Amino acid sequence: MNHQNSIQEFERARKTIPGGVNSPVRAYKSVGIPPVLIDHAKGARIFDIDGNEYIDFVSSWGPLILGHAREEIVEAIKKTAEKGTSFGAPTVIETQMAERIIEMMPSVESVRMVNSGTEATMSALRLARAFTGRELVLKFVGNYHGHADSFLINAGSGAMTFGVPNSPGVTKATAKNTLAAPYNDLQAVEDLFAKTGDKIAAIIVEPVAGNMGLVLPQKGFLEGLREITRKYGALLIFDEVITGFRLSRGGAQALFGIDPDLTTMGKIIGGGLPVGAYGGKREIMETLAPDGPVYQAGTLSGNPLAMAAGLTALNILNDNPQIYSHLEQKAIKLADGFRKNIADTGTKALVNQIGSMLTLFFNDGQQVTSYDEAVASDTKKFAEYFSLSLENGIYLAPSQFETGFVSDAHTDADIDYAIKANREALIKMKERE
Ligand code: KE4
Repeated sequence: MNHQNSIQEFERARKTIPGGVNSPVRAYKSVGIPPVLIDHAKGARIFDIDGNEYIDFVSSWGPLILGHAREEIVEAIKKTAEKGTSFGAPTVIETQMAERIIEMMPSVESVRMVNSGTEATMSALRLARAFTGRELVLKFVGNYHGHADSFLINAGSGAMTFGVPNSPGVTKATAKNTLAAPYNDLQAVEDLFAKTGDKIAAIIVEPVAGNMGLVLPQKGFLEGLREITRKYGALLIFDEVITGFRLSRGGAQALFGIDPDLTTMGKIIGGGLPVGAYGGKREIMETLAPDGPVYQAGTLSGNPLAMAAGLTALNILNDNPQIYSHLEQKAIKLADGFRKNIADTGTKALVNQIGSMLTLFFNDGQQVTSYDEAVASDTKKFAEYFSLSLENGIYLAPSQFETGFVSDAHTDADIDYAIKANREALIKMKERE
């Protein structure tokens, strides 16, 4: 494939945009080749500025569960834009959006719209601290909740596992209020709460982890978090920015039957436009300004254009629940096809899959159920696989530690082609060994 225009345009971008990108992962640093710049996309297809065509398994990192440029969503955006895009005033469509989210997301009784997942999680944390009067928050190593300071924290050393900043600019003062525990390690959570449970405002967790590659909650893990938080009077925050409306019409909480106190949302609820949201039990949400004292605000929060796109997407998902079983069938077929190729080629790799989410780990372990197991994967091998896939017309997330997505627009033929391309890549990699 020719990537001349992408190479030139990326060099040009680097002159005026930090790293040439508006979000770091897009720079392809961990796969060691220049990124392709995208011209347009439709359905499951994405096209770069050199005219190369790919089957897209990134879906803009999750929002495009219905595929790119879905007619109903484009139509809704066009019609809304003609009436004005933002007023900074209440509109009926915001109420319709809140009612739709509440109807689909079991634990949510009241919801506030914001403009990104980061805004949703940082606001939910402030709300949890205000509601409980406590300062500490417990997150899990390998979970990503956006780039607010309180979440850019790695597990510290030492018994208390106090956080340490994982980015310059995050202060020690902030980090000391964030505890970090290994994902799927309920005993570690129990131990932390036994020591300091009366100071912990909340646990925030990705109910299915999508940011260390796909890692599933082990049996009893989520239930255990719910029990521990109830026992110590802390709130349970489900970060469903990825899983919300993806794993089922009620997200992971409906799939696993857990009742969190707060839920953060994003991606799919924007229909491809910038939207985030946080919601939960009414008595907690009512402490938010203007009725309550907890301040949070946003110029473009709930703007009609983004609401029109997001509400159209949610309405399609709500009215066609069979989409979820179709998504899962396609993802299972893809995962099983990869597993057969891995076995046939003797490749040290394994696949985690749930619903329409999957990750192929270049990992010689029996399983990847934790951050430590995930980071033991061979990122060089992944980078080689990524490049071979790209040249074969398969557009993957440019990192071993991300999740792939199947959309409603992927056909069986797309899945068959992706399995074939996977096999060719693994064979080529074997030949090079
Ligand atoms: P945004 O601020 O990027 O809208 O959402 C932050 C966020 C919060 N919670 C979870 C579970 C998330 O996965 C994210 C963002 N996801 C990443 C990719 N896994 C976005 C891609 C990027 O950073 O460019």
